[in-house]
Amino acid sequence: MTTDPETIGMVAGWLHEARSVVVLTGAGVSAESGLPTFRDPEVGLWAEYDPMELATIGAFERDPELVTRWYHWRFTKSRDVRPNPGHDALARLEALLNALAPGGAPPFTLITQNIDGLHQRAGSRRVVELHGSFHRWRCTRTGREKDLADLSFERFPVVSDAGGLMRPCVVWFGETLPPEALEASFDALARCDLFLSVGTSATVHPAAGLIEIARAAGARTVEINKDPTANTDAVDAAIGGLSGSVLPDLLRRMDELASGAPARDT
Ligand code: BV8
Repeated sequence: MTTDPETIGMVAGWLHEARSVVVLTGAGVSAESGLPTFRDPEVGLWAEYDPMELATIGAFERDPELVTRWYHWRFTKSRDVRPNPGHDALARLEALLNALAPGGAPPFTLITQNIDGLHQRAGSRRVVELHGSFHRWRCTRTGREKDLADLSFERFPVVSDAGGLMRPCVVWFGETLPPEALEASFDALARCDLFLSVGTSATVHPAAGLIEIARAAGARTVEINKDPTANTDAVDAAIGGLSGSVLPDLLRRMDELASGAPARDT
């Protein structure tokens, strides 16, 4: 892993030349906004719980109040924080690539494992929420969905109009991913020439396997992560650092290339 300017410059050049970029993000991208990742030790009330245990249908069935409180706590934390420069850089990258390649298949797809909605708040448009979102909840009895904003959390768990319970529209361990999210991901990966994995430990499947699909499609692969992962030795460029600093750096280098380099043929 490195943060040497040469590697940053090389990756910025790959971004500048890329025709179709896919970025996969994980909890690390939201960490600098103040949201805990899955594997950072929790503080306070949630320190005694393992997120991997709580993010399961079994935990919800055993203790719906506890799991509902956990998601409501995570939502209130996300509501009280702001997207960080890493989120902003990804939104700007999308706008830049769209401007360079108007029309045709979208040149940028952001696949996120995060359920906090911070990418959308930063202005990202083409966001595939692989693991759903806690901004949408559904009735366990009817499946009818509601925006979190339309729910009352005066009592936990939240009883639905049909007398069932409301659960977040997120993918719990042991549950299958939304088919439309998988399809959008596979479609983007099949035609991408550059894949960036940012702020993820690459431990949760099938998200962790998406890099293989990109590689099989002939894409160059890049990892931007605070710590090494199982992918670090296999990617074409591994940048060890904080996404809130590295991503803006890459955009600055792209701007230099764009101002100095001849216009790209679209
Ligand atoms: C499924 C939503 C069919 C809820 C989540 C194949 C092999 C092994 C296991 C499996 C497999 N296929 C399926 C499984 C089982 C399981 C799985 O993957 N288990 C693993 C953990 C052993 N997968 C599933 O169950 C999936 N369903 O496949 O259905 C099936 C079912 C059963 C059996 C077979 C097939 C569903 C998985 C989705 C679970 N839901 N989230 C919620 O959020 O509450 S996963 C959840 O954990 C997150 O969404 C995220 O995906 C994951 C945590 O990963 P990260 O985002 O990477 O976060 P983490 O904390 O781990 O890492 C953060 C990284 O950031 C660190 O590396 C750190 O260094 C870095 N970092 C920190 N700060 C910064 C930074 N980097 C840069 N800058 C910074 N500032």
